[in-house]
Amino acid sequence: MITTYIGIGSNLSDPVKQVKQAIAAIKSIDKCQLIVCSSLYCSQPMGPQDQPDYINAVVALQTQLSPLALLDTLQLLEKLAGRVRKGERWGARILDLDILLYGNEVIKSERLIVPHYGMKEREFVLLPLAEIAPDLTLPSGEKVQWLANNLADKYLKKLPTTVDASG
Ligand code: ROI
Repeated sequence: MITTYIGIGSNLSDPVKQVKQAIAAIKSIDKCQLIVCSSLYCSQPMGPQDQPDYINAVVALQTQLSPLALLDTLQLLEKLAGRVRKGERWGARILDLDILLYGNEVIKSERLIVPHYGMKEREFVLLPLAEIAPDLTLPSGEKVQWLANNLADKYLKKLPTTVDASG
């Protein structure tokens, strides 16, 4: 079993509902077990500002799936949620599921780069990740908590809503 961390984001079609449904869908993936999920956070869009705010969360998952099999499954869940890839960079999306970390592995293939290339600069990834895994260290040796503490911009609003990781 490998522990993997998945970043979840949505800013269309009732994003809170999208993120909660995504967590429920992730729970039901074969050969995977949801360990813990972060709070939900509201964040201003990174990239073009003419789009709604995002809801973000991070979950920890134990998996027996290979990185690419997990990627296939997450992309299927994005599609089932109604995501259409328009080729427009950094535009609004119904659901984004990113493999942030896969054990301590460094993966650089055509389809998948792990650790996720933007995670060290993104407060909407690092703060939820630090909430559920403060002691986690990246393959580079950097501590998640340290990276989170050193973010320049911490505009992020934790929502009072709770998500149950069990069941
Ligand atoms: N901005 C925020 N705040 N949250 C996201 O999940 C997110 N995802 C993206 C881009 C468009 C880069 N901006 C984002 O893919």
